[in-house]
Amino acid sequence: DRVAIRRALVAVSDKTGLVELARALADAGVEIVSTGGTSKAIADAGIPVTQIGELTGFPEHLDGRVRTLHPKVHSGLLADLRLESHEAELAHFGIEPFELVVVNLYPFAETVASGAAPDAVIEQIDIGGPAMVRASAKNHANVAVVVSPAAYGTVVEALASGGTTLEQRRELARDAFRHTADYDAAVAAWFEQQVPGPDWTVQVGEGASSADDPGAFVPTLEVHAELAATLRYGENSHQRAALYAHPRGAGIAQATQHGGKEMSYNNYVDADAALRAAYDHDTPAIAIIKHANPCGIATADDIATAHALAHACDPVSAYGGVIAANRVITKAAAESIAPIFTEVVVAPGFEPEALELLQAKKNLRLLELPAEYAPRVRGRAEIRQISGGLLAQDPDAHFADPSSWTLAAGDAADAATLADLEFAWRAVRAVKSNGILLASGGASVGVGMGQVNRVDSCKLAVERAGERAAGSVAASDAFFPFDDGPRILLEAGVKAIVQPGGSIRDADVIAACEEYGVTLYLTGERHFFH
Ligand code: 93A
Repeated sequence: DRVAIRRALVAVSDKTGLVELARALADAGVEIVSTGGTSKAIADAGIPVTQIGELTGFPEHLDGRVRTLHPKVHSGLLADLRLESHEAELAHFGIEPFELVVVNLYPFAETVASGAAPDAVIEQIDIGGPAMVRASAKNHANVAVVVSPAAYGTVVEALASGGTTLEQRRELARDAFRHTADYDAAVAAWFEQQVPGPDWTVQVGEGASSADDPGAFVPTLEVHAELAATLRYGENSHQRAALYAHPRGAGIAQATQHGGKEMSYNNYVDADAALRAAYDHDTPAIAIIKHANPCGIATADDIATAHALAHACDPVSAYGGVIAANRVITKAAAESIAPIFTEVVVAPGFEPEALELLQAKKNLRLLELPAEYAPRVRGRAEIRQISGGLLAQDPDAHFADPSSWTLAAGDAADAATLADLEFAWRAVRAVKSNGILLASGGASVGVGMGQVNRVDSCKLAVERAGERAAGSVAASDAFFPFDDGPRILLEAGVKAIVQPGGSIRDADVIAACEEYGVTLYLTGERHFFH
């Protein structure tokens, strides 16, 4: 599998070790083809070299932007000589193959670091170099590609031993793709600085359908965050803490504070959870959060009513809660909120009278986050630290539309019940698993959260709902593994249930609903939230 080196393409910005390498190549009888500056350095050392222009029949032009971008170069790099057809085509077009490519790229990062102006930086985005590197790395069956002077020794050894081995060429190809990937990452990072992206830039591979094809999912993680504030302490008073924010992010870290005490670590966590929960609904919505779980979520025609309904879900828990609204806080909403001890209110705005009213409460933190940030509060990705690494995932931002649900038991729901089911299905996403949420009239009436079995979540939801459980609808964030949980809901008098389905005991759950004459919809999609 050795490939003897007869012809080499050399184009390097970093000319370290170049002359020594060229001499070794020339001494071994290798023909060297080279670009402007590189060929000059080689020729100046008295070593024979062919100018790239002689090969392509084209002078380097557009200030050198187009020099090696030519079939005489690229077909010579990409021809797979294991194929007779490729060999024949090269012969037909009068193109000769290369067995060695030595390229290192324009010093982009160094140019940025030097503080050069944008136009000068852009000129240093190498196009021809990466094209050659990638072409020859792809074609490593036939070509060895060297991107670093550190690997010149390998070339010199190969000259002495009759050529490069396949194993060497594969390793070189690996290094080559790493090199161009790093290079493009540097270019992308510079652009991000020049033209900040619209969002927090933790990216988990663009458009990756990870669940369908994990193998095709090649995520990149870039965290652009700047220290925004040191916090008084973390989750507890003996933990140090800080807030980092993306300079052009769109979320709780960018909210403007209009009053109240300094935001704490826990305030940020809860306010973020509240924001996401509120923005999971299109109509005016309020979410009241404590310890990252909802004490109440409600939608209504106006934001004041939404608050009253959300608060009524669990007034005991709402004490000291964090409130998020997806609409401007009106005077009426402020009057509804003011009497209740609340830690934070975050909203897309406050009517002047509402602000005045709430600012009178000295400790109440008032945060404003522009409404146009709404579609982005979930960000592009969620990351979580684990020991020794990070987990990253797409945000859970999709809700199966009722038109896609399957009616599995009982009669099809009437419009009002279906609206409540849809609300419950969206709202249960904000509940830590195992989550059960009972709803009525566009508002939660009982939430069972964070239990390690679904039966206890059902019990909790029913207990919290009290008399309101009867006639409400229920949503479960994941399927019921047995009919025990549903039976608690059915016994309490829920009139309809929505859940993903997919348990091996779905039939038991369906039978239980049929027994009680209760409507059951399956969404086919779950919303775990841990
Ligand atoms: O301007 S380019 O993007 N267009 C090209 O066609 C091209 N060919 C080689 N940059 C190009 N190169 C780069 O020139 C190489 O990647 C290398 O970094 C550099 C070598 O130029 P010189 O030999 O003039 O020093």
